[in-house]
Amino acid sequence: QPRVFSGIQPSGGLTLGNYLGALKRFADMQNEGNFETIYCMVDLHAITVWQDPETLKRNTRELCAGFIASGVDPEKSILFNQSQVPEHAQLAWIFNTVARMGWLNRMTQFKDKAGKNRENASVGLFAYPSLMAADILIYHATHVPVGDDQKQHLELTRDIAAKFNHDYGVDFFPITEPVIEGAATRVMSLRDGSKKMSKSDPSDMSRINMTDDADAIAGKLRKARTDPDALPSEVKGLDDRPEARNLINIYAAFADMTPEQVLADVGGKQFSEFKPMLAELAVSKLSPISSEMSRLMQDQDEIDKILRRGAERAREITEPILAKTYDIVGMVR
Ligand code: AQP
Repeated sequence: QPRVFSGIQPSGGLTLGNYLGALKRFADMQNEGNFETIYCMVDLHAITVWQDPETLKRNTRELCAGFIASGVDPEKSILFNQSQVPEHAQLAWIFNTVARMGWLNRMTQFKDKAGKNRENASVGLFAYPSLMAADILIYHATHVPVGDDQKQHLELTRDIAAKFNHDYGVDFFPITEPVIEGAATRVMSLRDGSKKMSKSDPSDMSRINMTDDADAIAGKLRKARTDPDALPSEVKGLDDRPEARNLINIYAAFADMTPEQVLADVGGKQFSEFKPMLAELAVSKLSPISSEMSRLMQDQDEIDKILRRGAERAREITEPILAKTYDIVGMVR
């Protein structure tokens, strides 16, 4: 059966970008029933930039609650945090010897996150894509649903798998397919239509947090940057209107419609009329999730139990794949 793997960093609160670009699709793929689904809170990735230890624990548990509240069922999917499955880090070390410096040097996420002061970035931040490749390939995952921002890392995962197979003369790691589809593969900042919505943006007005209440959601959408024109009735009318496109895409993703279908309904309307419609839709979809998250967060022991159980199930897959990898590489056991 084809196998899906994907992960989210517990590096802060969840945003609408994480929900529409990742969590909602994770639940959809689980429910379609065509895949075995494995979802991970990638805490080892999170510490590639500084995380306060107590905050990291809290964020990991809150993220777990976010997965479940978004519809990921820990019985149907394997749900766990990365550090409880040591084979991720062990395979990442092997992949650090397969990946080339030049490949990693080209990764735009490293350039963005390291900023100007590259000398001061952690080695882990640079090697992030090797660990991501290990996350995926330690399950021989065939499909990875991610937002458009992760496309380059997925390509690197394919390159690592291909080079490993080639160097050792085996056909062991699959060449994974990215699954980047739907209207909201890149949710943009509400303040700047050219930047992705991000949990680390200094402006809270730029994003909708999964824990925002109805007033906050409506207020942020009302103040979202837009241009003065009415909405077009066709998608090509969104060219060069990134803010308008973003709001239409968000609406489409929530309503399970295409942007074409949305514009057929709302074309000709002013933003002053469209924004309250969007706010109402967003609140109706997000508020059940945020109240379920706070309910789940009240029982920390239960969350920890779910993560431990998920990790045990994950290791049933990862242990034999790591053992086989060590055999291929020539490690005496
Ligand atoms: N704006 C977005 N639109 C669509 N998808 C998004 N994802 C993140 N932002 C958007 C998807 O969410 C998943 C988890 O991402 P991550 O935890 O690795 O974090 P990130 O991509 O680094 O997200 P942030 O919010 O931008 O975090 P910071 O600010 O810490 O860098 C991925 O599938 C990603 O595609």
